[in-house]
Amino acid sequence: MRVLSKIRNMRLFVILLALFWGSTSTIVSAMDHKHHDSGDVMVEGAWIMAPPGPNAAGYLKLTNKSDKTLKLVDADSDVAKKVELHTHLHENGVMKMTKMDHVLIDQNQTHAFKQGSDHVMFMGLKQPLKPGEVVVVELKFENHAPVTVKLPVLSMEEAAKMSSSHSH
Ligand SMILES: [Cu+2]
Repeated sequence: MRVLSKIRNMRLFVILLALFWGSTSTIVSAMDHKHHDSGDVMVEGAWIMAPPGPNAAGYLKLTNKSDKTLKLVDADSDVAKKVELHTHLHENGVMKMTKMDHVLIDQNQTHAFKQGSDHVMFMGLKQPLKPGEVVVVELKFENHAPVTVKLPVLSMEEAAKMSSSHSH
């Protein structure tokens, strides 16, 4: 009987330990989340062009105000079947789009997704984007809470103006 009660105590101990671990990890993640509250990733100049086809490219500037190098790894949006981080590469004189695995943004640095360079690619739009609408995209980081960005949809004319005013 003594042995049995010992085993019971052990079980109770293990259960308590599990509960304790469970609660501390919850507290840690809640604190972690609070610490990284939205404010440390700044978003500027976000827009997307209403495309003639089923794919669209989104542009924005991300500034890392956090205390570490941020690793952007993915993006997601309800408006398209697939969203990818893309860049342009020059290969044998040909401009080619390729998927980026991730984007590193150093502390206090700004990463620009801009025309002819890195962009957020929306592939397989579920319905045509109309100027005046807003596309919501969630940027996912390996080491930061997701950041939600709103991209106003610009007409092709408006987009042309954006690129000329940014190319100097
Ligand atoms: Cu692309």
